[in-house]
Amino acid sequence: MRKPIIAGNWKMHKTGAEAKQLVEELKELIAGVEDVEIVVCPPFTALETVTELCRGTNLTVGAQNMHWEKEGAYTGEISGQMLKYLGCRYVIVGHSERRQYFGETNETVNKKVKAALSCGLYPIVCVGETLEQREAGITAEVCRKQVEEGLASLKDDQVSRVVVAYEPVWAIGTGRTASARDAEEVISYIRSVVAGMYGEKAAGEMRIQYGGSVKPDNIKELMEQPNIDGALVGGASLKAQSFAQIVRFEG
Ligand code: G2H
Repeated sequence: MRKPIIAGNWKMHKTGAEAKQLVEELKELIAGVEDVEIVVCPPFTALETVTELCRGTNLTVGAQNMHWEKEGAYTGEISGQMLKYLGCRYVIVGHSERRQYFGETNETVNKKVKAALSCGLYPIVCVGETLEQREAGITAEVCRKQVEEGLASLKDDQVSRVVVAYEPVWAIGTGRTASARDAEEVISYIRSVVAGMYGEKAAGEMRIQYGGSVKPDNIKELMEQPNIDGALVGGASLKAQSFAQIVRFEG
C-alpha cells in the first residue's frame, strides 16, 4: 500500500517569522493525522526554523531545489548534504517554474535526482505539459520524456524512494485544475512508463501526486482516483486552515 503524501510548496513566500507562525498553527490543526505523510517545503531561509519546529511531530520538511554537486564554487547554490544536515527529508526537483525561469532541463533534473538519492533525500520530481502541448495532443509524449530522462539510470533500490508530481503547467496557480479523471489518466500513464523502465513492482510502489490549483474543494475527488497518491499544493498551502483541510481530504 502506498501511503498518501500531501506536500505544501510555499514557493517564494514566508519569512522565518511568518513560517514559524504558519507551522505552529498547522501543527495544531493536523495533530493526530498519521495515515497521510505531510510535508512542508519552505524557502531555504526558513528551513532551519521549520525543521526545528517539526522535530518529533507528524510534519516532515522538504526543500524546493538543490544543486547536484556536493560542494564547490557554485555561488548561490545549496547542496543535498546541506539540506540533509538541516533535517530535510524531501526535495522538490524540476518544478515547472524552475524549468521555465531558471533553465532546468530533464538532464539537470536527473543529476539532482541522483544526487538527492545518494545523500538520503527523497526527491519529489515534477513533470507536466504546457497548455500548448496539451492542445497539440502531446501530453503523454512530453510526460514520458520527462519521466524517462529525469529518472534515467537509477539503482533499483532507489526507485521507490522517488515521488513524482504530475503538474500540468496550465493548472498551476491559475485556478484551473485538471479534472480528477484527466489527472488520473496521465498519472496512470506515468506509472506505466515507470513500469517500462524499472518493472511493475517498482512502479506499483512509487507514489505519484497531482499538483496544480489543489484546494479543499477538489482534494477528495482527486484522492478517490486509484493512481493518485497525494498532492503538491502551492497557494492553498500558505494558510494553515486550507492546507489542513487538504491533508484531511476535507472540502
Ligand atoms: C503547482 C502548485 C504547487 P498551485 O506549482 O507546486 O501550485 O497549487 O498554487 O497551483
